[in-house]
Amino acid sequence: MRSLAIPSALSLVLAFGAVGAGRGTGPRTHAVEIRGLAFAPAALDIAVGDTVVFTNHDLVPHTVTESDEAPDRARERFDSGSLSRGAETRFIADEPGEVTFFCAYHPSMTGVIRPR
Ligand SMILES: [Cu+2]
Repeated sequence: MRSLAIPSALSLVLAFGAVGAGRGTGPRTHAVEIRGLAFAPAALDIAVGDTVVFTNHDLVPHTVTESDEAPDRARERFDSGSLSRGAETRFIADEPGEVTFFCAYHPSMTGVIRPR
């Protein structure tokens, strides 16, 4: 009977992984890497409720700063503040639309998140 324990545990892991990877099964987490003075990917289509994790891989600090105040939104303008190397920030998409952002230190660094 002991030999059955390992396949059972493995199938549980596989089932959990399948649920997590499926579409329409709940909020997902997306990664945006900051590397070489750029956001990658620079454009990202996600679902409302999803989380985007930005991680700075550069030696120099960066920010993830929303481009406008968006007065029609309930939430405040998103601004990570300074992110040193290895630091990350999380953006949770609470409504559909288009969120454009840039780096306050390097304004040529831009990106967009499109929650649907
Ligand atoms: Cu920067």
